[in-house]
Order: sequence, then C-alpha cells, then structure tokens
Amino acid sequence: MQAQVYKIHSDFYYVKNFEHEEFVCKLKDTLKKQKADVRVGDYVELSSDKGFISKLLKRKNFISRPKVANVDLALVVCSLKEPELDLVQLNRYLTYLKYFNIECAICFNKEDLDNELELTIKKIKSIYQKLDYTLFFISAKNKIGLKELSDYIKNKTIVMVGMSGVGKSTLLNALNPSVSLRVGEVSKKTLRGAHTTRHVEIIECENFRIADTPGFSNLKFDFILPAELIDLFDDMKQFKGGCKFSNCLHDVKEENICSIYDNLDKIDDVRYRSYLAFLAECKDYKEKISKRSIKKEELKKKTGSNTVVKISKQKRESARNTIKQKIKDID
Ligand SMILES: Nc1nc2c(ncn2[C@@H]2O[C@H](COP(=O)(O)OP(=O)(O)O)[C@@H](O)[C@H]2O)c(=O)[nH]1
Ligand SMILES: [Mg+2]
Ligand SMILES: [Zn+2]
Repeated sequence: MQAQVYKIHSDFYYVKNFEHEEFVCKLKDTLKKQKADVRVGDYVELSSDKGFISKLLKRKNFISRPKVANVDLALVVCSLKEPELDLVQLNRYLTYLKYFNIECAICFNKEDLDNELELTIKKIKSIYQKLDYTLFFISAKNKIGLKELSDYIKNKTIVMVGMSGVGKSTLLNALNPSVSLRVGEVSKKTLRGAHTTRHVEIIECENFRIADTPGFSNLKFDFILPAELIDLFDDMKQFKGGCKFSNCLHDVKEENICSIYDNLDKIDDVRYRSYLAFLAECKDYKEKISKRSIKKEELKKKTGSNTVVKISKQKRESARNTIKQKIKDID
C-alpha cells in the first residue's frame, strides 16, 4: 500500500494513504541500513502489516531547508506596505525555490495600504510577469482577491514563504478559517538559542494542504557555487552567451566584457542588484569549501603518503545497496 508521510517524530513516521487512513510506522531495517532519508511529504510503500515503511518512492522535488518533499506550489507572500515591499528579499525566495524546482506564485498583500496601487501593480507586473510567475494582489485583512487565490491552490500541497509581518497567518486564516497555524514562525526553541528541532507537518485545510514549517528565515546562498547562480535568473541568463570569457560571473562592470552588463537597460535594476548580492554569498561558500579541502590535503601530507581510507565491510555493503536501490528506483 502507498501512503504519504505527513509528520515525523523521532523514529515514528505518521503516514496517510489515499483513503485518508492514518498509520504510525517505523522504518524497515533495510531502509535504515541504506540510510534512507525519508522526509515529510515523501510517498512510501508500507509493509503488509502497515507497521513499517518498506520503500521510499521517487520524489517530484525536495527542499532542504526546511526539509520537505513533493510540494506542488510555494506561495511567496510579500506586503506592499508595513513592512515596505522588499524586492531583494522576494528575489531571494524566488531564486532559492527555483533552485529546488518548486513552482511559485507571488501574493502581494496589504494592497489596501498602498495609495499608488495602480503604479505599483504596473511596476511589479513588468518584472515578474515576464518571469512567468502567477501574481495575486490581495488584502488578507479585507478579504480582497482571495477567491482567485483560493481557486488556484485548490487540491495542491503548498508552502507559505515570506518575512514576518507580511500577513501569512492572516492570509491562511482567511483562506481556511477552521485551522489556526503558526506558518513560518521561528519556533520558541530557536528564540531561546537552543538546538532547533525543525518540525514540519502537512496539514489538511478546507480545499488544499499546507506544509506547516518552522520557516524560511535566514535564507543564504551558502550551498550554491557562483557559476550556478546565473541559471536561476531567467531574465539575465539569456545574455550570458555574449560574455567575453566563458567563466564570466557577470559581476564585471566594464563594457564589452560582460554581456549582461552591456544589456543592463533590459534588466530590472533590483534583479541585477539581487544577483550581485547572492553571488557574493556563493563566492563566500566556494572559498569556505576550498579552504576545507586545503585542510584535508594538509592533513594527508602530515600523516604521510600511506593514508589508506578504511571503509568497514558494513559501510561498503550499505553503499552498494544504496546504488542498487537507486538503480531500482530509476527503473
Ligand atoms: N492593512 C492590512 N493589514 C494586514 C493585512 N494582512 C495582515 N495585516 C496585518 O499585518 C500584521 C501581521 O500579520 P500576520 O498575519 O501576523 O503576519 P505574519 O507574520 O506574516 O504571519 C497584523 O497586524 C495583521 O492584522 C492586510 O491585507 N491589510
Ligand atoms: Mg504568522
Ligand atoms: Zn558576464
């Protein structure tokens, strides 16, 4: 029988099948040995007594922070005012989610507070419609624009992303009056500075499902290499073929060197600034990992040339099993 994991607590996996029957399972030993990384959102196969997860099925997508699989849609929520619209932050979320292949729709909330709404909408559309995002201009508080949004998320598993204060909780309550959720709050444990336990849970709402997560706060591009970043910017990457050097990182502000710089009149200024800001983070990441590998090299030299990497028999077995499993999954 197939089911989806909706909650994980220590060794217990809470799953639901397609008939909405719930089971609490443990991982089968074979999966444990393979160090299978079963996450909330994963589809799994259950053992005949339904006490165990016997197989992890192929994922559609996976976000690493917070850890959740098979999300249909991310609702990126911003506010037009209070707090002021922050397009760099919006670009940060969009770029992050694009890396993980998550479809995004953008909700611009608190439209009731914007006295120049027409102008704002025009500006936003000129940037984000070209990028193929579905846009919603709403007021969660005054329940404006919610019908279209509600239709759009129908039957989907969504995550809500956005800075604190933009109106995520208000929006969720308006979309789904019967469920009250924390949505994107930093857990109390984090505030105390204790070790974070990041509980993710998929919750059934009236006509959609939401992965309630402890939030997407402090997103940094500290896991992407500098050269990978440009491909996450659809509005800029179209020009990269014209750069003078194939390893151009598109931060050279000199004519006839970087084709993206030469075409800045066709690129939104905030998008370009966002790219440069994220690129700096990617460069820091690259430097960090190269330092780490130098350390490893030095260690090797110190211990002499006869360092032999020893892998236990068990580990070798498990590695082999993982590869076999992967091949099976691909089949
Ligand atoms: N004027 C106005 N205020 C809103 C709207 N949506 C939310 N708020 C207010 O913004 C504040 C933060 O909302 P909340 O839902 O807690 O934001 P969250 O931190 O993203 O969950 C609250 O005082 C809400 O009443 C809106 O559409 N218009
Ligand atoms: Mg909230
Ligand atoms: Zn370039």
